Amino acid sequence: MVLSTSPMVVVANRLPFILAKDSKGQLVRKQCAGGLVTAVAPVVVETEGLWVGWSGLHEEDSTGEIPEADPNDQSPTAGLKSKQVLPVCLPKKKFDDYYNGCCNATFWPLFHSMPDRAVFQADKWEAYRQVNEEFAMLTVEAVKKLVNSNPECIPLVWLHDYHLMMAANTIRERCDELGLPIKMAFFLHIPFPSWDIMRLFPWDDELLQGILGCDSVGFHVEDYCLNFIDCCQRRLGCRVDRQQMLVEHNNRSVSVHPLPISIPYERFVNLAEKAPQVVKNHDQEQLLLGVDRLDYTKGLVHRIKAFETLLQKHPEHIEHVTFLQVAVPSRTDVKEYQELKEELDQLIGRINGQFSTPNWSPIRYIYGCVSQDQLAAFYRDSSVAVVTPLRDGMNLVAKEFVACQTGEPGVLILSPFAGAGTTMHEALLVNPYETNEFAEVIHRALTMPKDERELRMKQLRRRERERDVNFWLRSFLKTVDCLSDDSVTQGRL
Ligand code: ADQ
Repeated sequence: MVLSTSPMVVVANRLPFILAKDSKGQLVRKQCAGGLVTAVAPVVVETEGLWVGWSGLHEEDSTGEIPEADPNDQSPTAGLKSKQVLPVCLPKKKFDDYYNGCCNATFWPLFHSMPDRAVFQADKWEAYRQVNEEFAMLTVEAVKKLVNSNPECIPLVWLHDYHLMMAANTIRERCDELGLPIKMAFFLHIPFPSWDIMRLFPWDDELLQGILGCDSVGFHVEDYCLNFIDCCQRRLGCRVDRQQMLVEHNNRSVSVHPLPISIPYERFVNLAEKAPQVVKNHDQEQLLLGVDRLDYTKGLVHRIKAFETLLQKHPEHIEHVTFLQVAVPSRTDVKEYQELKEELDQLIGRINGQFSTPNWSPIRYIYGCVSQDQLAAFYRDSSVAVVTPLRDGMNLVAKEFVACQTGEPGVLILSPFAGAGTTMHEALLVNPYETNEFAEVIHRALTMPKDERELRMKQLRRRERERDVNFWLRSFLKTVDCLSDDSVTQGRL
């Protein structure tokens, strides 16, 4: 089924696969199995669109060559021909200044409302603007290619995330000069902060104008939309309509949309149905599960301290409950992330030292990636998932857990500070900063009667099944008027 009426140009920090050398020194594609790639890559393939992004190689190591997919490749990007991929190649220093120096050191903490961790440096901001310019110029090339091969088409340029907030105006200006028609949208995967936080960024006006270069702007939830609209009004003096979610800027009207992202639900159900059993100490053992990138926004330390409090206040759980925390290494070259890892190692060591018995340790800790099968097994066989970030744009782990709950129903504990907390109403919500209350909520989840668990999980699963990642994609295409008639009749919109 063709979803989009326009050829799509996805512009993201990363390509949908990374490039690496195999054992024979040949350049090959390595897959990244995220939900975004699974949903969006097929649309790029079917509309004969293009993907602009960084390949994982720096200019010093790259020839700009993109290998074709392996003939056995079954991934969603297998149909993406090398000519549909435009890699951004940057010198290592420039990339570092843009990616580590600005995206991760400034925007990541600031947009997660943790301004004390944010660093504001003019040279890093300059690198960010320059790199956005490079992405923009390559995007114009992509548009040119598409319009040259089909002069009737209006390409849909879709910019993703906080790495690319300054690309839109350059794309628009160049396309106008060249007489190239486009539609342009932006989607932010992390929260958009309130005006009080945003105004701390010394170049906030430029940033807001950068985003307003698009025709349509999407965020996960309504609160982020309203924060953005508020910033445009207060900082730039734009006329806004909060009811219709419109911002007027430079005689153009920009529409703002809540578009809660989701997961390929059926894929996770299938994985869970086939995944091997998780090995437990004994049949009655209950598993508490945490799955996160190791990041200070995810609230891992708060969560483990709450588990320690649970063991102190409810010793009946000793030897009966095990906390399984899976943490994916992330940004390992950054000092703050190394310190967080150290802190966690010590905390877990101390708690295990204090509470372990000859046959049981309270915390099983995996620092590394696990396969999708293994992940699905953990989700399916856990009694409780603890998804308690201090701040999170959406959080897909909460949704993956629910999709994989194909057996005995478990309980989802969720932070209200994740986007998912605003829609997954049947979860138990807890403020991760309130350690005692947090411990009590874990106790409640572990002892919840089966009929209540069943009822909550059934509702959670129904909503996620209906509003999966394809629903998100169709909702997006509808906001930019690119949803094909085919898809309206066959889909649920
Ligand atoms: P992330 O901050 O990366 O995404 P999240 O939404 O939780 O956070 O997605 C993490 C993904 O990594 C999940 O798909 C999960 O399965 C996978 N994962 C986690 N641990 C793993 C492990 N050990 N092994 C293998 N896979 C693992 C950003 C925003 C989020 C937003 C998403 C999508 O920060 O708020 O939900 O983008 O928009």
